[in-house]
Amino acid sequence: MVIKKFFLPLIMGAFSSFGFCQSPTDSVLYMKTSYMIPMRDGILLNTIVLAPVDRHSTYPFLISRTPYGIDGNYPNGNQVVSLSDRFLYYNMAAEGYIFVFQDIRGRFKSQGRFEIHQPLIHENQKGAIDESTDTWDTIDWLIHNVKNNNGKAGITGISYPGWLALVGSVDHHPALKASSEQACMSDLFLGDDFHHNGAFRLSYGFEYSYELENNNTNSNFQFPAFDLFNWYLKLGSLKNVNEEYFHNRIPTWNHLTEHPDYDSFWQKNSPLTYVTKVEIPQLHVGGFFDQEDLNGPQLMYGQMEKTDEKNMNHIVLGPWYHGQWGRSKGDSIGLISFGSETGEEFRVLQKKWFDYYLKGIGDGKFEEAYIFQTGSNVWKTYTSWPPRQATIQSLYAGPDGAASFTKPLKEGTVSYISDPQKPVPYRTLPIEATYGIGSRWRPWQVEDQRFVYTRPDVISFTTDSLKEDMIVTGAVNAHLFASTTGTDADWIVKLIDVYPEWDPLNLKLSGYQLPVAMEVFRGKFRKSFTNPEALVPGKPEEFVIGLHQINHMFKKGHRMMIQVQSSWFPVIDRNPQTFIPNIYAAKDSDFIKATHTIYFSEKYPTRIDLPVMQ
Ligand code: PG9
Repeated sequence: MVIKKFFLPLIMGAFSSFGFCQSPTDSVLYMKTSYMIPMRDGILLNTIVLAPVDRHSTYPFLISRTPYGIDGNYPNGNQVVSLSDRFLYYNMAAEGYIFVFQDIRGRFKSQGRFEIHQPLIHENQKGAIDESTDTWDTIDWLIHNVKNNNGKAGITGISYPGWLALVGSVDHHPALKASSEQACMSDLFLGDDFHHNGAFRLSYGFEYSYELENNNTNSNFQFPAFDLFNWYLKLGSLKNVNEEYFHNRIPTWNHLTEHPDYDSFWQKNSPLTYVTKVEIPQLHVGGFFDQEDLNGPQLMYGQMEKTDEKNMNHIVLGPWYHGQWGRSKGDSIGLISFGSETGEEFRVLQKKWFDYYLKGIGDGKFEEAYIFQTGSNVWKTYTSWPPRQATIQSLYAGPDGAASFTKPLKEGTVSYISDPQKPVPYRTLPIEATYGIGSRWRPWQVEDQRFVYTRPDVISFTTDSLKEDMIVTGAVNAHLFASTTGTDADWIVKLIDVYPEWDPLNLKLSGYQLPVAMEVFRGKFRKSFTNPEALVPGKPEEFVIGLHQINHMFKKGHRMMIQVQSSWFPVIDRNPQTFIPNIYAAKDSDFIKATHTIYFSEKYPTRIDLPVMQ
């Protein structure tokens, strides 16, 4: 068994000091007990309960449920363990919580059948079981069977466990008083994990579906190479995956191939469909550089905010890759520094959140939104998110690689050849297995884009040096006017902060091209994600591409860049550039070179709309 997901090391790291603490006086002693907790259908779920050894008080439960395995490498059996500062909730442990970790049904030692991201079905189907009912049953059992509990429970988790925290708080047990979904996924076709705007996330989808569904533990696909760029290229058409490797054994892969459009399968599967209101206090947490679930917290917060009459819905967005806030310092990603230990700062807030709702500590005053501002490197708070006072300013692409805040008057175009045999890498090679040895998957969203800047199939438009700081806060949207000689095309648009050419204090940052917002869009979905339509060769069309929410200060002396390319391989599969109703069935011969053209003019104003704060 190989364990790769980021939070497994986090949780297991937390346990790794159990029983080995040299100075018990500095450590926090907890009793570890394993249970098989019965669900309403008789299925038993493997659960670890860590309860304070000190029984003079009562404590609330903090629950985390996961498909990734809870037992890990800590001592077997029920025994007293000492929690070190590597424990995920260490800052909460000293004052006493009852921490609960559970394998969800069908995973690891839990019984039952695992169904990945099963939508909430119990509300419409009498007697049906889902992750919400399993959470309810778990809480009910804990309240009645674990001593010294104070009758209150909270739930949290990052990523899949974040989604479990979200759905666990729907139609919830009365003892569940607060939740914090962190990097939950929102919609797996439109914007997280498996697709972005209909473009398939090949390396992630391939490796993740195998990891979860090869068996009931975590499995690493055994690649024959360290650098997978060529491996994925040689894979060719996606139909080869089942023919050569999966042999129809991996349900998620089969779903992907059977549902190439945003049909009722994906619509029903999306929490945007089945989580519509906030029932208990919910703290959404997300990272601006989250390489897996960037959209989830932003969209779920926005959706639940619409009906939040009791002010229970709050959001934190920090300068983080996927889950970085869980245990890391959060002071930097790669070369990009954030000036303070933002992860630590978040964990203080997380403690305050659960302390108030589960223990009654504090005044219960929480800001609507805690949003880190990159560039200036400060935390900001907002009474609404995104802030309403931002005004839209358009950054236009123009002739000769220029970008500016005035519309280009003259007609202009720039063309490039997009060749599926020579796709643009999404990050510097080698492309290690996503969660394999030496993987640089986590920090790729802050990588210096100079590694592609000079490619002929990557087009950049850059402003002059800014005369003043410019703060962009809120949702960024690109409007790309483009055409192709083919009948389908992918468009990747980036908003880049170009650092000054010479930084004597930090030479490596001189001229750095930091992507602060970027996204891919599969052209055939421009009118509808459900009913794709071929592009008309040579016809300029508008592609509106959401680049998510940011909070970034472009500093005086920096430049702003719009960058466009048409492949992001292998995180995004290659577009054949021929319209194919089901891209998973494309033949190798369908992949053709095409000439793409970007337009900039009064009539076709390619631009990025920026919410600018005064
Ligand atoms: N990003 C992972 C995931 C979450 C939800 C759906 C699919 C994948 C995860 O890290 O758990």
